Amino acid sequence: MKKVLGLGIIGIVLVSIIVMVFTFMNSSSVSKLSIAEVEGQKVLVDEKGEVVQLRGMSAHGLQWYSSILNENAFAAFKNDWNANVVRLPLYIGENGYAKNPEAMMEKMIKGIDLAIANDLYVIVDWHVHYPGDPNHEDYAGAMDFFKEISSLYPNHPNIIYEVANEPSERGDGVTNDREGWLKVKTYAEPIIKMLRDHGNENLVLVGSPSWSQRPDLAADDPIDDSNTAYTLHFYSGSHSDGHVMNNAKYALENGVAVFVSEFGTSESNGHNGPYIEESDEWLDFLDEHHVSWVNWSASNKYESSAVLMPDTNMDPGEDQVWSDEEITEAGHYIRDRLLGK
Ligand code: IDC
Repeated sequence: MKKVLGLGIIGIVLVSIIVMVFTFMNSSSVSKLSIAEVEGQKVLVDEKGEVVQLRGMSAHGLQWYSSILNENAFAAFKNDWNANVVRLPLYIGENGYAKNPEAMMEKMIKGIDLAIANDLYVIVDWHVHYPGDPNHEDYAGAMDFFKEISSLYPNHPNIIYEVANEPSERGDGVTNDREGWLKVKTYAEPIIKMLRDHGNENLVLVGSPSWSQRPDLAADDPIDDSNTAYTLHFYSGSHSDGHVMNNAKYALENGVAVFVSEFGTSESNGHNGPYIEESDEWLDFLDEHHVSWVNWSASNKYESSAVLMPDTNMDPGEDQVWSDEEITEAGHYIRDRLLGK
């Protein structure tokens, strides 16, 4: 009798351990994100209130480089590169969404589903690029686009909405001053209101004048929404003289959350470098301030900002690992930073 009882207890203990291990293995690392003040600075926190820093890769324009949208690539970024976020740039111009809305929407949905399946946060990026005013008629589809995605994925914790990649002066765009910011703000507010009115509490990212280098302007006149952060974009070979970082510091010191949804280790044209020392300086600063960062780009384009060598298969195969030879200098650098090396 005693023996039977003993075995029974061992059995229960074993089953409990198996259940615990199983639960742990299946526990999602994605949690609803919000913005909170920690030690005098606005940061991202998870449902438990713990500080979260997202770090990962941005795809290149989905109209050109959508072959990155495959299971093995997303698993590689998640497991072999230690990323927790991916970004999906939906160019509107340059043969993007405005020209092929249905095909581009399909790619976006495919990317979102892959990110969710791989337990990655996913940034849905309305890639305002040329012209630089998000209010320009070319971008008239923004409201409907965000309505559609948010009704397909209502209040989904993995999704982050980036409503305007890079406002700029290009093509009769927005000026690099308060007035320019006001135009961006006026564009973003109704989209954010629509999302909130439909119960979507997702983190929203808003760009700023001068290619999203002016979160300081946003900090002086922020949008009235508690889960909106302002993007900061930089390219290490072009923006390392201190002035862009000072704009980030100003924003952080003046009560808004900053999110680096795009940066390159190259110059701002995507070429030359990688500028490793300058990138280290930037990433050390961002890590220290718990600012999330996303690298441009997860592609095999012949440009030094890309993390894969030209012509490398964007599907790494069933081992879900790109070999050392398939990864560029920029790619090795980013992967090492993601792995904390
Ligand atoms: C660049 C790509 C390049 C492509 C070009 C198209 O790297 O291959 O031909 O766009 O216009 C940004 C933009 C991003 C740019 C990137 C590098 O958000 O779209 O990609 N960059 O120039 N802002 C600053 C730099």
